[in-house]
Amino acid sequence: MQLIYAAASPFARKVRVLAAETGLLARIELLDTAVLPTTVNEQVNARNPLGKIPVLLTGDGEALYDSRVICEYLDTLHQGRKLLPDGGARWQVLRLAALADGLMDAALLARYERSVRPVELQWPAWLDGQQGKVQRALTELERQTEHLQGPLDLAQIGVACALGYLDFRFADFDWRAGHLGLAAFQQTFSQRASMQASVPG
Ligand code: 99T
Repeated sequence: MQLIYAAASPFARKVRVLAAETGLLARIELLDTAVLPTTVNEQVNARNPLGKIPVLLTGDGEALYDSRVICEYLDTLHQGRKLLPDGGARWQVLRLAALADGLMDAALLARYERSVRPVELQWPAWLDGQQGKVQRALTELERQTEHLQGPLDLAQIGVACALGYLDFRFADFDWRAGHLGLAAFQQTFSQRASMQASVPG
């Protein structure tokens, strides 16, 4: 398998962490690329019409996207305990994972607004809107930290990658203030070898 990714992408990091945690990483060749909504990347567009990464090229020639689908796919390929559990916990895990993905989406849009959009076209109210989503997601994740304590699952990976993205792209934003449970979670989770091996840069 091949994973089209960028080291900066928290969505791709989620896939890489899940692959490492489930013993699948050795079966995946990492193909580094660069994407922006304002530039054409033919290599990515040919596999994902949305022009977004990550994209997983499976052994049988399929291109899978987005990160949620790739994670679910990879979770079927290993024999260990599933990171997307069946049964009652499934919806809890999926909802938390969706919240983490949404936090990443909003943070990424804020990043594009601040760093990619020409200054004369920037729209403060729109940036405020994205930052509001990030803040509300953090508040809710803080309320849910008890659900991040159990055996490893997809939600924990997503939350850790979302928080890591805030540290990477928004170093001036002290998200830990007022979110002490989340800060403690991240302090512990980020020590995992899978996280250390995928620090964005
Ligand atoms: O929006 C674009 O055209 C290019 N952006 C991306 O491909 C980003 C890279 S993170 N990926 C996504 O937005 C994927 C979202 C999708 N729902 C998924 O895979 O879950 C780049 C981060 C950075 O450079 O700061």
